[in-house]
Amino acid sequence: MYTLYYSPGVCSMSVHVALEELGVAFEPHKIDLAKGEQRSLEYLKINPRGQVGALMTPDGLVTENAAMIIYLNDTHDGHLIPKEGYARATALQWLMFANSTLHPAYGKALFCKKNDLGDEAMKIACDAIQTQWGLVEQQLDESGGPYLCGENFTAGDIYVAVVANWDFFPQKPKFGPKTKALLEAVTSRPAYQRAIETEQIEYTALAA
Ligand SMILES: N[C@@H](CCC(=O)N[C@@H](CS)C(=O)NCC(=O)O)C(=O)O
Repeated sequence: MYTLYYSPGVCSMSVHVALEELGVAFEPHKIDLAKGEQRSLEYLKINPRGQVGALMTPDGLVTENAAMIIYLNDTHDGHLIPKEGYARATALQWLMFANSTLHPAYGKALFCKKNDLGDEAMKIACDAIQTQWGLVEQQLDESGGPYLCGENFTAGDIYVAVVANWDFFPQKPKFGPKTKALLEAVTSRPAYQRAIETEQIEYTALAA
């Protein structure tokens, strides 16, 4: 049995959706970031970095969302990352893009907000986020869509859809038509809908 330490709607939701996609039983354990539960002594024993997600597995603890998703997919012979070759490399590339490029772009905007760095710094951070969404649209053009890796739905699509719903900044990102279609395709999947229900969030990225 797995336990997923998560907070509603944040990056750990990508692991949550992956668990649902793979049909793996798990216990969701909510960590309230607003209350600072990620910095409690109890949680720091699980993830000393004081962040979600974290996954307790029968083999031991795994942290870092991308690592959890790869571990789950490999362990359960999943459909979210191909087993080998170039198809695996490109699926991992887009998962890593979401986790290590797109997500940190939002982290910079959050840093500006938390530290009250002013409108100019925030605009630079939001422009950088928009640049990443431009790259997503470009990739969907090049892959032929509907997913980042063309016809194959992979883990990166899930992570990108989770990040797309982060709208806590004044300058909302504009999604291109292919990106909107990707978000629609990913979030309408039953696994994504179950995660939305469990985490009790609203998916508003496509509302505008
Ligand atoms: N690289 C880390 C990033 C984790 C991360 O940034 N988690 C955020 C939520 S999206 C968090 O827990 N923030 C709470 C905090 O830093 O206090 C991973 O993939 O697990």
